Amino acid sequence: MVFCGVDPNRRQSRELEKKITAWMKDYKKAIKILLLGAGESGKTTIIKQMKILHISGFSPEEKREKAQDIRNNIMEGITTLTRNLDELNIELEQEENQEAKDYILSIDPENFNFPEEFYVYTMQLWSDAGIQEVYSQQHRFQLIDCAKYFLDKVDVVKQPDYEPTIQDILHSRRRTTDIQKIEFEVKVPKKYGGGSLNFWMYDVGGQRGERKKWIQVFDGIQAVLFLVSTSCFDLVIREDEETNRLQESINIFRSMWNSRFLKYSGFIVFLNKQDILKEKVTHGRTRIAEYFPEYNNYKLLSKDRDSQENEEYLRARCFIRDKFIDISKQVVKREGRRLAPGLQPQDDWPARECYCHFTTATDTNNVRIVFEDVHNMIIMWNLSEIGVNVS
Ligand SMILES: Nc1nc2c(ncn2[C@@H]2O[C@H](COP(=O)(O)OP(=O)(O)O)[C@@H](O)[C@H]2O)c(=O)[nH]1
Ligand SMILES: [Mg+2]
Repeated sequence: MVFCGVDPNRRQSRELEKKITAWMKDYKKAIKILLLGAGESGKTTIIKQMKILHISGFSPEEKREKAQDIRNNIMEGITTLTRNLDELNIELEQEENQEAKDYILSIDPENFNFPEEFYVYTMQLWSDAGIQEVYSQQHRFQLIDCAKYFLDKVDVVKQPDYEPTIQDILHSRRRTTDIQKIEFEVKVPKKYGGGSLNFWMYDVGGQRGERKKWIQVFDGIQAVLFLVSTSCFDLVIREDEETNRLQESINIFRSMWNSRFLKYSGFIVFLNKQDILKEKVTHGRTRIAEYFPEYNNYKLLSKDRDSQENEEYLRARCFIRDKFIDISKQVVKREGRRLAPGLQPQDDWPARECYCHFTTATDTNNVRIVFEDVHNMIIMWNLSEIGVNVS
């Protein structure tokens, strides 16, 4: 460990070591991390990754549950696409697929037991050029992100003994309604003192109706991981079918960053779904500037350039990142205490920096690398609290 600005005197460094040991003991209690963000931004996927990376993965019971989620995802995907044939005035390419269309539109999702013909009709429709055309216009309606992933593997999922792979589990989607907590242990690198730390990570529902529950878990949170679905710049939220999803995410971030209940929490923004963003920016039908006209004037700085990457994608991801950084730098007038005339108000808001990472939450390797950074940063924050600067 390198201590900056500390007298190299032996006695002093022993004292420092003692301090660190005491702090470590204290934090055997647990470091609390809260995942926040709009619906479908990737919070629960991060929880799944923590289970893969730090706990023993998924039990047979959990795998069975996920297999059912996946069947539901296929049903939701194909019914949404089929319904939108008429909405978008698109014809089926193969007339004989009309029977499949009628079947899918007559499904009652409450009492459905996934008979063999459901899968046959689904595969038939998914390979129809009309449905593919609907799919390519998905920004015009609400489609789950994993629709294509699972519709491409219906022949595997339909098997009675189907067991989801880790990738399948990471792509599956179920709406979170309660606050959930997972606990795990992380090894502390030797340069920060070694040993291990306990982390508690909280997952919450992201949709509007769920957000009033968030405050229940604000107490004692050391770090907020704020998830942003960067690829949703051309979508509207499910809750009102009107508000732009990226704008909603920016608004939520502003209110969380400025929340007095979180003023002592560190903030790390995960600019998530980079894989989808890249695909959309390089091959998609929509452009960011249609939704955020200021994008036209956005210039990529040389520090953000990367010769290995598509320039338009780099510009898009940095434009979105800067929307969040800008909020973190804005000085907001916060309600201060009333003071006697002549007294200067004390700003009791600690100076904070907002850290950003570009992530693809479904990619375990990407999450592993990003979290090494996150864990180290949290450890450093704690060490600086007790007056130790580590470099
Ligand atoms: N392709 C891709 N899909 C993602 C990514 N992050 C999350 N998803 C998918 O997006 C959907 C919503 O994610 P989820 O974690 O449930 O979002 P939450 O509502 O914030 O908990 C799921 O189907 C995930 O598999 C990502 O980075 N890339
Ligand atoms: Mg969730």
